[in-house]
Amino acid sequence: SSSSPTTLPRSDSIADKMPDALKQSRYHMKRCFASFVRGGKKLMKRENLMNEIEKCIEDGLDRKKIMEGLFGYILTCTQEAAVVPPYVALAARPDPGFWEYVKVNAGDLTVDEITATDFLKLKESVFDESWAKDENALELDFGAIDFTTPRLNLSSSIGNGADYISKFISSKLGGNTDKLEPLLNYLLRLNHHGENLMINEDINTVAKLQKSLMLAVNVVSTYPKHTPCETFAQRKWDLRKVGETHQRVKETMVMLSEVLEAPDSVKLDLLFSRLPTVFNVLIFSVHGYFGQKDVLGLPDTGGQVVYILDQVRALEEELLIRINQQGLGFKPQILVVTRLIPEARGTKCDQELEAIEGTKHSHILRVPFVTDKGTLRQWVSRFDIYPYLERFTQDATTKILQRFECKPDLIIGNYTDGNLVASLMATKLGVTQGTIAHALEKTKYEDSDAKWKELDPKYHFSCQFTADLIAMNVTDFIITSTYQEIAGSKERPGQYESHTAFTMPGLCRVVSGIDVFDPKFNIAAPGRSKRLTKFHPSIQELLYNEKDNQEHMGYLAEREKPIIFSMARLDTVKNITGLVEWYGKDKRLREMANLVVVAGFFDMSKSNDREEKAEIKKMHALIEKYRNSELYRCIADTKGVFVQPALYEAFGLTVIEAMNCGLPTFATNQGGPAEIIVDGVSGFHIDPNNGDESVARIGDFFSKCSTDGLYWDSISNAGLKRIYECYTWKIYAEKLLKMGSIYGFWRQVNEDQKKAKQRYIDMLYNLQFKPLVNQESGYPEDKALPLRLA
Ligand code: UDP
Ligand code: LCN
Repeated sequence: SSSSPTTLPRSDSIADKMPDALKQSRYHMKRCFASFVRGGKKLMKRENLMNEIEKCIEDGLDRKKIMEGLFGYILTCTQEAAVVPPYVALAARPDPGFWEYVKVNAGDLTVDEITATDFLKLKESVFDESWAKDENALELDFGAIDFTTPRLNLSSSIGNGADYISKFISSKLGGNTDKLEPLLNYLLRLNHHGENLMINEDINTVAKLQKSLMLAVNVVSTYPKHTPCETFAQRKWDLRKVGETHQRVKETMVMLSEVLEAPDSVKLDLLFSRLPTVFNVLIFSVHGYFGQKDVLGLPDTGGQVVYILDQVRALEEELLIRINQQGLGFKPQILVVTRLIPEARGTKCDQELEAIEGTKHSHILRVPFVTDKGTLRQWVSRFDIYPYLERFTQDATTKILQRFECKPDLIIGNYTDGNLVASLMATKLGVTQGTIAHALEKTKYEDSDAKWKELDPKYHFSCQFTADLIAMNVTDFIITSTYQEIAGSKERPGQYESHTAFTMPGLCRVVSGIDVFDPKFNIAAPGRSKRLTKFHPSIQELLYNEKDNQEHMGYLAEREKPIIFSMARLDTVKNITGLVEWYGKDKRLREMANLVVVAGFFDMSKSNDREEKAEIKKMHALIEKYRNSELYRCIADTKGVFVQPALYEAFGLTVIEAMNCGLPTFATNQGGPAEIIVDGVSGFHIDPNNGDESVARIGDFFSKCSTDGLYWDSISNAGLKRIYECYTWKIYAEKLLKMGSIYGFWRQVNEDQKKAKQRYIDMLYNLQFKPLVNQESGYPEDKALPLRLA
């Protein structure tokens, strides 16, 4: 709330502040806590607490007394409260990533600071008393086995892991020559198809390396700078050339010499941006449909596919530039590995290999799901996919090794299933790994952890959250699109942060699942797509044709009105129906603007008519080929807006797409869009849970546009500026490659710690994850088990 005194000094813990809070407003606190415990055991969220406070105020308590003192501060930090009369246990979050737990006795107002474990136990007793009391209940504590990994301290450093790691490494390397040995070993191991890339085995001491570098720099300096450096290897020197020209070779050698002399993170970063570390990349995106045509809008197929295809293009481009500068002439190979779906519904998802458009060497490789009964022919939901993943990993490994004829240099997972497969394979092959969540389902559904039993038949969250934990802890680095994805905002915990301490009563109590201060977290936002077009007539037809058909329902009678546009898969959290309702109910908005909604696609399987099918396909092609940009532009031509009303959005590519076409955008304040848009400057935030307020904001915008002829353009331009400055794939690719090499080195430096943790994780995989997956009861026969087998 705006009245919260956020400037209070934070030196004391919440528990320390309590006595002063009591001095300030004992009577008020007593009444509030009494009302919290009324009605018995329950879990209260911040909204519930606030509602209760409002009631107390109606009953005569003074708002100022409650909200403006220390008590008010504590309340505004509180994320949830487990009420187990006479106790109220508060989980307070004074800053992103910082949690404190206190237990208040509502009767006498005594306060105790408690641990996360104790808080979780109290929370559990709301859901499952006997589990909460079980002294031997399984606790997962990844923190306890992480004894050497350095940790960040400041909320503001979260998400800059790679920078921190290079600082940490350089301080570890400094001091004396012995400490440089890990770097020497790393350089010795750099190879491609078994051929050493940097130095030969004969250079087995740092002193020898330093000496060779000195001699070589002297020789290279005698050649003209810009001439190609070809003769280097043939001199039978122990140093390999890394650089296309003499100049480049010399620079790299000087960089290396300087790092050896006195390592610092700036020099180390520069050096690592030159080292030949990454040529073959594997990207896992397991669940289908993954393709380049006719797939968007199919169930579970949304932004992830768009993201990966753009990512591959950017990554290949960057790899080509680097390999060229390194003078190595290798072909980079990027493989996106997904499942092959025999019943492909007119898509190419039944083809094993498909070249990726806009790249020279990159492909999609599809590997089928196989069980004892044969090949799984049909699509399965991402929620039902777990039983197939282990076998898939094995089959994919064989195929990939055949294709690459060597190990990949980097493995990147996408979404829970891809991240798990990536973790299994990277561990097996000893390869550097990165993961990308796209969306962690845990934060999308309220109390999905505490209520896992109820939700498991439909969602299998027991498997999903276990798989997520495994992948987060195995992976060398984690790529996120925004800060909020990791550590949220002042008000709301991040998606990863919600995995710090949580509980699934009856299964396990996670007392330390992931640490958002772990330097493995990195923010690298996706960029905007390069898209172009000439499709006006079809879009005009789509918007203004009076006849309903498979493509559209309704038409826009009043063409002069601006359009409010929205587009998303028909997923409950996307809240498209909410938007339609807001619009339907609001007369002012209906008078001011038209509404156009593209909500997923029409189910092709429902249409048996060949012509209809062709129409649907045409529509798919139209929207996909041009990735909707022309549609966004047509809306912009009407001086319209884009609205993204999701109840929760992990990142939100449609927001980027709309802004990139100059459409003023109103997007949910729950999740990524809140960070993409600077509210009131480059667009607007709306509260999906407050339709009236959201509709009023949109309405006010149109009003202002009608009186101020420049307003629409000012927001449009600021949106474009924001996208150009912050969302480019070039920056993304550079960051990704930096992570690939620096964490590759770090995993060697940190090898012992990594091994110890891996043992713990192996146990979790075998003793927890696999039995969960094998419980057939959890997988309703009509859903996950193969219906028709080949
Ligand atoms: N999309 C589409 N047709 C639809 C719905 C979505 O082409 O009916 C595209 C949209 O343009 C965007 C992506 O799918 O590129 C959706 O990504 P976003 O990050 O917004 O959401 P997700 O579906 O991944 O949750
Ligand atoms: C999945 C989502 O739900 C979206 O919020 C993201 O934009 C998309 O993946 C790409 O990362």
